[in-house]
Amino acid sequence: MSIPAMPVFVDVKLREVQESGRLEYRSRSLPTWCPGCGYFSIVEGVTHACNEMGISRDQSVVVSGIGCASRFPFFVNLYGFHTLHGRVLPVATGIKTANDRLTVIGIGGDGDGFAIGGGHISHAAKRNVDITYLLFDNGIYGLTKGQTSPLSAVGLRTTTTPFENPERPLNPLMMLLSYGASWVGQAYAGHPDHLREMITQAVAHRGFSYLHILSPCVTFDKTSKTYVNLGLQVRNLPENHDPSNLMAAMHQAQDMDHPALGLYYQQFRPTLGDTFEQVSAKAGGHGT
Ligand SMILES: Cc1ncc(C[n+]2csc(CCOP(=O)(O)OP(=O)(O)O)c2C)c(N)n1
Ligand code: SF4
Repeated sequence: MSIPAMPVFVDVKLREVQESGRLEYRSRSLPTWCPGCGYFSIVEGVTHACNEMGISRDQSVVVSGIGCASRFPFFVNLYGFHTLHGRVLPVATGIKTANDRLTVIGIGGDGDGFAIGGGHISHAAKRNVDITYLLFDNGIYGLTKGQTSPLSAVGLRTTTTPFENPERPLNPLMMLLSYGASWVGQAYAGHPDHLREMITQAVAHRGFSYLHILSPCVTFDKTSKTYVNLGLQVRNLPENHDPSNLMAAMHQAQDMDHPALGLYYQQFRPTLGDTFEQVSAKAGGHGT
């Protein structure tokens, strides 16, 4: 039996990826997500960022919680830690504390981050631990077959809210800005070029960077955070937005009906690793 020739467009795409060097960061396991899931763009974004920045595979770790989003470490060729539900940030903080030279990327869904893991975000942000946290927001629990999450829209019908979700969603960008995250941005899986750029910037930032990624769950949400709806709702931050202005960032974050994409806020201040160095200098009698 002859094997049918690979369609030309697949061949061209594969060659493009191989030539770019990005294949080095892709694992041999193909993602097991549903066709059309927004998460595919995020794998592309992370491999692109690693390639752009020349990140060394043996000096980087991806830490994830539990959920569809959290399968991520299997699909990239970096060290990975698929940890407990909601425990991405404590584990990522521990890894970075043990070896400050590593590039550490935390990954998780909106349920993982803002339900069971919600208590950890504020501490990682205030400590300014030098890691990147990529939050995949599909507004639902995908892995467990479609329950409401703390970021589900009002009125969403799910298995846990068959008579419509009565609760308002949390505002994650406002939370991160007030917690003291030193880099806060938003991207959309349906705009993959912009997404790649934002992931690269987030990883490059020295300090706690939080990238909120809007990403449709094509299987369990047919009415709310869909490609059609998000495509109509998202906008860019105003051209004159000043990322050093916290109040301006909060003002933009308040508009959840028209989520703005881009870098909301960036601040440069000592990281947790810097603080440890100061403490050890003081303990050794060298500091003031
Ligand atoms: C301690 C604990 N509680 C509950 C669960 C069940 N559980 C697995 S994934 C998940 C939610 C996943 O939703 P989200 O983080 O939004 O990720 P998605 O699947 O949408 O990517 C839950 C509640 C679990 N695995 N462990
Ligand atoms: S269930 Fe939803 S989030 Fe999970 S892989 Fe499928 S489309 Fe993606």
